[in-house]
Amino acid sequence: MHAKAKYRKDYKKPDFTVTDIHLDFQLDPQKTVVTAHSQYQRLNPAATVLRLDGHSFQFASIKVNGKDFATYQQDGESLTLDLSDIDAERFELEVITRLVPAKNTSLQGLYQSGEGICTQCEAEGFRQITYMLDRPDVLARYTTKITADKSKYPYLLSNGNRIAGGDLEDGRHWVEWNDPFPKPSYLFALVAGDFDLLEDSFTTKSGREVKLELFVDRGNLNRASWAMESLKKAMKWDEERFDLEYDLDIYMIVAVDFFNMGAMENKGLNVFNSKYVLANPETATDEDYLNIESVIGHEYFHNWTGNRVTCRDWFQLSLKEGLTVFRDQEFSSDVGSRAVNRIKNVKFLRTAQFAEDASPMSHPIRPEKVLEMNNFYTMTVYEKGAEVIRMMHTLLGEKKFQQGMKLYIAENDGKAATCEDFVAAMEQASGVDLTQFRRWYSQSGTPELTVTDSYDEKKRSYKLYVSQMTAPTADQMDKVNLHIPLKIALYDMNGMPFSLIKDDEAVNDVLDILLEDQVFEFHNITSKPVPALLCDFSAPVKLDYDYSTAQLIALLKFAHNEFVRWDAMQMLFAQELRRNLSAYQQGEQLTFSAEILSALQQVLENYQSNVELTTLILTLPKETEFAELFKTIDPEGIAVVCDFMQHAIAEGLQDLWLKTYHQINLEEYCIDMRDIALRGLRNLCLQYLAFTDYGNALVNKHYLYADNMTDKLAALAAATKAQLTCRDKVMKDFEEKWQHDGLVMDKWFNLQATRPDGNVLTLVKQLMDHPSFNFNNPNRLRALVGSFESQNLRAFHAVDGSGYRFLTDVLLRLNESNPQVAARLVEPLIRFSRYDSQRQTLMKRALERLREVENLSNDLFEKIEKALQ
Ligand code: B3K
Ligand code: ZN
Repeated sequence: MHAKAKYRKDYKKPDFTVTDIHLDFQLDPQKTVVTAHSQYQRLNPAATVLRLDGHSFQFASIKVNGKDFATYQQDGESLTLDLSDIDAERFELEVITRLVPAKNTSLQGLYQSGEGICTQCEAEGFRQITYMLDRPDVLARYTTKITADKSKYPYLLSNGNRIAGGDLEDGRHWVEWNDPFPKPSYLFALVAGDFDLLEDSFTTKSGREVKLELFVDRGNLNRASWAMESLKKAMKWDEERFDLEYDLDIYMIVAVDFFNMGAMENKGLNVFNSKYVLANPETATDEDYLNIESVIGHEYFHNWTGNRVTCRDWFQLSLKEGLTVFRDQEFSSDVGSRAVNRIKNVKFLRTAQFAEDASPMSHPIRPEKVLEMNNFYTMTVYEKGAEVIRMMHTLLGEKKFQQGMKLYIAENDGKAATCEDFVAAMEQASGVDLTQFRRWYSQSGTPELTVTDSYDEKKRSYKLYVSQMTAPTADQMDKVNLHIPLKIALYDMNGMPFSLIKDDEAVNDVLDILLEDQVFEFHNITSKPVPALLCDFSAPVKLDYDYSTAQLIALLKFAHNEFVRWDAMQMLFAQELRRNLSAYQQGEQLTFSAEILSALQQVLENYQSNVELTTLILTLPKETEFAELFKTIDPEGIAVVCDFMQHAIAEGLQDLWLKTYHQINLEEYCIDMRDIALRGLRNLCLQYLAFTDYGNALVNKHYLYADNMTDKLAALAAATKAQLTCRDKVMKDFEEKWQHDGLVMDKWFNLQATRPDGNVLTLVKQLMDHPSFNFNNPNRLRALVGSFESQNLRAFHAVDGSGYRFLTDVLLRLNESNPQVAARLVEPLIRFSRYDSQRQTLMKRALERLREVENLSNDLFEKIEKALQ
């Protein structure tokens, strides 16, 4: 039997709440005993039935007000108490449960990670620890006492402040924690283990000193400092930009190896996937460093947007996630490059989120219907959610947006709020009408803006005709018009921008698109302009304007806005790909435009003017990015054309790649923006050069001389993608050096899984038995199986169905061990409607095989049902 879906419209306030809870953990990986004493309060005087959530533990006993209690009913997911005989408004429950953390491979609730023990409670993991009103609008004060073997678990951690501790005679010890801030159960955390500890401190702007503690596996201290620096940067930034200060006296972060997602913002005690903590130049790439900074920031920013103000119910998840992603994006943009961050985020959104919105899982950023909540930690809720916040920021401007934030926090601090509370605060503080804008919260799908134009030379008038349309999605047939901010600029053919003027008055460069069709007129335009549309990706929409190659090249060269220049190149690449794909499908010859090649050449020649942008412009979009251009994806054709384009650009600019490669000289490895940019460009040169005659010698040498992971990995990737002779040698060398380090080996697994070789699937299957692989570790699974299915389009979608069968076999195993990860990895299969009928049949067959499984988890069930409906 599967759980029933819940609907947003059915939200009801709880009849009871918990005000205080005291947890006692007698910790042992094989047998943990949890005693929970909770103070309940009846909120609805008429209520006599108390239904508590709980499953996957052994229930030992329950007492009410200290007395044994027997009038309850128990099923697989709850305990329902009949409280007709309890009249008081307040009463106490004592619940005792027993758990086996070592056997909990789901990595939710209380589980063993390596030699330590930790928790993951969001969304509904607390109910795997004890019976509880496990919903985010029940906020309680927690006290937690942990007792465990002292030599195995010298550190016993929980939320808040350490209030007591001591040693016992039998080699065990105990620590007690108190968190003064009432919080929902999903923010509860406990960690026990033996760690190396990096200590630091931060003085808040009001002068309070906060202790900072970062716990990593023994021996990893030399990889902890960047995370600590990032934390301090984040704390400072939140004070400066958002005027938000940290509230407890201690902030702890623990890095663990077994973790389903990136990290978790538990109050005062963040638990992190070690991937987003550990870094030193030898083990981490520049990209890893930047990701760590952003995830550390993200979890820290949750302390206000998520913890102090939390969500009323899980349908409101974007209230904290969309907003916190927006905040972490702004953080990265303020401490790094704004344009680069914007480009990276948009690349990600256009590929992954647009694909999700076109899939059976399509849902609004505030979903209406949820069966398994873990399935809704999605690109839509997070990334599109952040775009919705960003659009409000665009419409209001920084100052009014910050006034809105202030009001939102003042009104909701310590409470469980809704998305509507946020929008209302923004509206009230700014005076900007957001009535129509609110529809972004309830409408799913990617809107399409179609733009045409006309120019009247005599009147010097230019008109833009804009229409909006959102196609029906799997979850929602009827669509309405949205409020879409469309940021534009107009250039003459020499690259001079026109002032936007109508009737002698300046017009805002952000146009408000509100209707299905709208016309915008601009005066005093002295020649036919080239429009730059959707500058900075001012809204998460698809844009359709019939650009000529010449117009795009003009924007690429002249636009003042870096994003616009990059985006122009994206459109040029897309034109080349489309043209060549249809040539390929008709058996014609493939060609690469000389005009575009020379435009690329010019960009590369001028790299010194903007190194990072040059790299981003010259990077050919990935196959998966190109795939999103099509309703029906031809994985084979896209791979062939991508390969052709890669070669054409490599050979066409061969000498310049080589010259640039040698021109860039970097001294000792250093993590700063300039060096990251130069390394990035140099490695892009290498990647193209790999496809030329210079390839093998150069890549081999690059690998040998690299003193850091960024360069080493760039060489490995180049050797793998171009299938160079040196590949096996360098891959072997890397494997021997790092086989004992799972995190580093993930990079190796990723390269193996994305090899262009015909026999890659055989290799992937063999690697599942590699000593560094561990089926129960989500990072390993994502690196090997995840990379194969999502980045190796050609092999995964092989027409013999071998890729689908392989994935299905993996999912059958994962359904038992870790349903949450299974439901992530099933994604490519449920998107079958994007492929030809032969592949569709095979993919559906794979899903049907899964559907037949007897104990199919809710996680997989929800997605497969939607797909096969
Ligand atoms: N809030 C957590 C995600 C929890 C996912 C639960 N399946 C991390 C984050 O978004 O910051
Ligand atoms: Zn988050």
